[in-house]
Amino acid sequence: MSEIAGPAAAALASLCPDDLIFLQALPKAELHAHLNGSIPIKTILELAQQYSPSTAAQTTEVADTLEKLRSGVVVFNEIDDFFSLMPTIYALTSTPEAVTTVTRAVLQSFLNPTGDGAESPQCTYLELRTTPRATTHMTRERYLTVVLEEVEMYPATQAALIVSVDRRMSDLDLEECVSLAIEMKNRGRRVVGVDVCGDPRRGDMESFTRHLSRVKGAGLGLTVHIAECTENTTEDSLALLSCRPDRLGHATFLSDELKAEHYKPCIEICLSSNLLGKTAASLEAHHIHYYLKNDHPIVICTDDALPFRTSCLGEYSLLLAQPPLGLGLSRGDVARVARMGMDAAFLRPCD
Ligand code: 6MZ
Repeated sequence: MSEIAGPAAAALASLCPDDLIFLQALPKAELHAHLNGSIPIKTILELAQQYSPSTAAQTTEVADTLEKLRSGVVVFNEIDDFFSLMPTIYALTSTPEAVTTVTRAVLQSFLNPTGDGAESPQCTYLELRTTPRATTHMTRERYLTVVLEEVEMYPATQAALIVSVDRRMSDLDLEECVSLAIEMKNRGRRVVGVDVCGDPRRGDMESFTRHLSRVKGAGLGLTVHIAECTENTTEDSLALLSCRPDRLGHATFLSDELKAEHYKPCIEICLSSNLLGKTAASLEAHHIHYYLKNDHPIVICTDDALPFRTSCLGEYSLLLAQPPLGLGLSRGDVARVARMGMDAAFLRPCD
């Protein structure tokens, strides 16, 4: 059972051994990876063995989702095909023990040597993000503490946490999550930023600004998923941009006027996610070309390695491989992109 499949695997397989060595040795920052979307398939299947669903419908749903993930044939026709996977993943990760297990596995998958003959890990520095989740087994604070305990096992030069808030959150939940992020940072815990994520077709971003405006003042970085699908309006983007985020997730459908703003937040580019999620028709049509051409900072990221069956190496292969499998960038340009990514970290690896 190969961990990586799809466009990233095809690009990776097309590279010569020298290119592979070059990509493996390149210092890379992974700045857009969702914890519960990045769980190694082996870990999620192990958790499923200990899980006993309470209803027949739950049993069927869990079995269906796991089969899709295991076989690597999740069919993505619309963004809902991604979000519909989450209830199963959340059902399997609802206790503090399960959160510890998945966080440890995700950190290891990014930061420990890959074990495929390479000495180097997938990335040099990881800013993992997650949405604090309250369940019958834990509060949001406990969830975050459990995740941070694992993140802080690694040196600050290697791993840090971004607290995500979901577009569907109520005012009260949002208030709690942003306050938690700020309090954790003030207590010296390794929270470095806040992210806005979740179903891009939901939520009123205007009402989020009051909470998001507290983030940067508290010394945290701010990143927001923005203009991820065609339904996102200019008003939605303007509300998010009014908080002056340091980085933007996807920005696929950001209007040309907003793209050309003189303020140039780094764009978190997730090629496999956009191709498989069908928000980009092809590599040729991908918005990365605009940002490369205009010398706009970008960082190359995996987003959700579990459903999109990718890795940091796979995403960088998409830059280096020759068209149509990749963008055909030179090694010099790929190295420049990787440096931009390292420079966009909220907590600089050299801090
Ligand atoms: C928007 C996404 C996402 O936070 O539970 N998430 N939000 N767009 C995407 N593009 C595909 N991929 C993941 O990780 C899972 C959560 O991250 C957000 C969703 O809210 C998802 O429920 P955590 O660790």
